[in-house]
Amino acid sequence: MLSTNICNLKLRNPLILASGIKGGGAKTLKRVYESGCAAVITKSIGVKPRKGYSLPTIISPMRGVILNAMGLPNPGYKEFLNELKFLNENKVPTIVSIFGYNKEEFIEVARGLEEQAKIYELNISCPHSSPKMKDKLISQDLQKTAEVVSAVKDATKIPFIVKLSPNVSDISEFAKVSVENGASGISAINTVSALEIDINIEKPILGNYFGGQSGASIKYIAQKKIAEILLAMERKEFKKVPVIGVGGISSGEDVVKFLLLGVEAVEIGSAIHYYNLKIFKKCENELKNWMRKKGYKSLNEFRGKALKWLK
Ligand code: RRO
Repeated sequence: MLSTNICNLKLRNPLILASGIKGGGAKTLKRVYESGCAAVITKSIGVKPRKGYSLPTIISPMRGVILNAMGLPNPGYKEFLNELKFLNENKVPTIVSIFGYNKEEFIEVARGLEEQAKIYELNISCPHSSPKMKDKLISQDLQKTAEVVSAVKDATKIPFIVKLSPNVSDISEFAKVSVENGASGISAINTVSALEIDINIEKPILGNYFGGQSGASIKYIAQKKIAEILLAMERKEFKKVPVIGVGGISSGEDVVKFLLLGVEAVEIGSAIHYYNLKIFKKCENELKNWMRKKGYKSLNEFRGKALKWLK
């Protein structure tokens, strides 16, 4: 009833663990898979081990709002190979999120994990990957996006999706450049660039000052940005590829909304802070109940139905 697939990866339902939420530890990711999602995305893996930014790295100033500046903590790809091996041995469908500061780093990580990886998600869109936001992101520069995507395409045979930033005026241009340079799919959106101030200490709260906003509050932004990508595909501005929706999803009804726009699957992240691992079964049950009420037997029967109103 709920099965779908992304780049030849069969998914038992459309629910995927978003990158970064449960770290990169293989045993934890296995537990997340066993809790009901169809696949897991690892923490973003780079060239070298990184500790991340100073504390606090995550705050929740109000319900539905989470601000993070974790700072890409990860063990580096050499160390991560063992974790990936464990996930494969235990048949946990895994998408490996990889990042780099330039195309050379992306190539090194993509090649370094090749023997164990099945699909990559290229993370070019962490809003605070540059400490204190001194530099422009890869995902805010069309030429850099093209360079990184085509470099990874040339460097490895592993299929990959590209995770895009909402912090641009026209996200569909970035989807177009990604697809034209070899992406097999798109995931959108990464977090929304954000800032919060502590009035007692009279300074920005997060250790890195700037961070990324996630949680229910960004769902509406995600829906709009995803619609822009899907509409550009409908207009044949570039080839149709699977789109994975991410941003503020915390219920089966939210999953339905993204599917009605036309996504192939969704990623769930921040909702785990509120519902723990029960979130996947909760979303699955709520999605099934909605489908039963409507008389739908498969996702394809209603996928994309809301998009036609926007054409
Ligand atoms: O690690 C992070 O601080 C982080 C990453 Br890699 C990302 O892609 N998005 C985000 O909000 N935080």
